[in-house]
Amino acid sequence: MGNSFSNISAFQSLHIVMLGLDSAGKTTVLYRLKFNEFVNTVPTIGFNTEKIKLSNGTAKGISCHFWDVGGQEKLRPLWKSYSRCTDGIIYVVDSVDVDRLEEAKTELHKVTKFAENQGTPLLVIANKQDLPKSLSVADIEKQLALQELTPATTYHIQPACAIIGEGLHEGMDKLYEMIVKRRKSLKQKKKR
Ligand code: G3D
Ligand code: MG
Repeated sequence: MGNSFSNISAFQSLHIVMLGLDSAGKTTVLYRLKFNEFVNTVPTIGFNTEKIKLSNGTAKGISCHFWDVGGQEKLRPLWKSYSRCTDGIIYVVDSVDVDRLEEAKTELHKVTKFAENQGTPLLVIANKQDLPKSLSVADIEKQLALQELTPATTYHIQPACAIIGEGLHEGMDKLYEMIVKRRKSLKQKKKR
């Protein structure tokens, strides 16, 4: 009872939005978390949504309502409304797509600057770490300029391979931890 996560079980389902450039691996992450196995994807036109009860780690048993929004350029204007007032944002990055890291950075910084997203915890998934030419987490953190995000943004960057699911539960635990902390501090602010 005494652990810092105990009172979150009283929370309703967490709302999590998953963003990132097309082909970063968002839908693969979504179905890996849902079915605990690899599901072959097709490019997302619009969005996918799934309610998932997390099955591992400290966030085990927590229900999450995920919104996986298409990452093609023409769909990115949707990101603003899907990310508004969510509990957490997951930003998936293809760790071998060096040519589009600058674009990924621009889009991420845009999302975290929206007024409605101030303070929303951010989990960056450095995906496709199984591929030989994948950049390290430190390189991706630097190239995405995560330390220059708006001061209100707390983030964690997680190396992962969505195909086999490696890193996903660790990442979700970190996101969950950040969400709990934020809720607690918002609650304390209200009391003052
Ligand atoms: P998106 O939803 O972000 O657009 P998808 O991306 O989930 O549709 O994935 C795009 C492609 O990347 C898919 O391959 C998928 O299998 C692959 N992929 C996703 N995660 C990983 C990973 O961790 N490692 C590797 N090697 N590939 C991954 P296809 O061939 O179907 O385009
Ligand atoms: Mg997709």
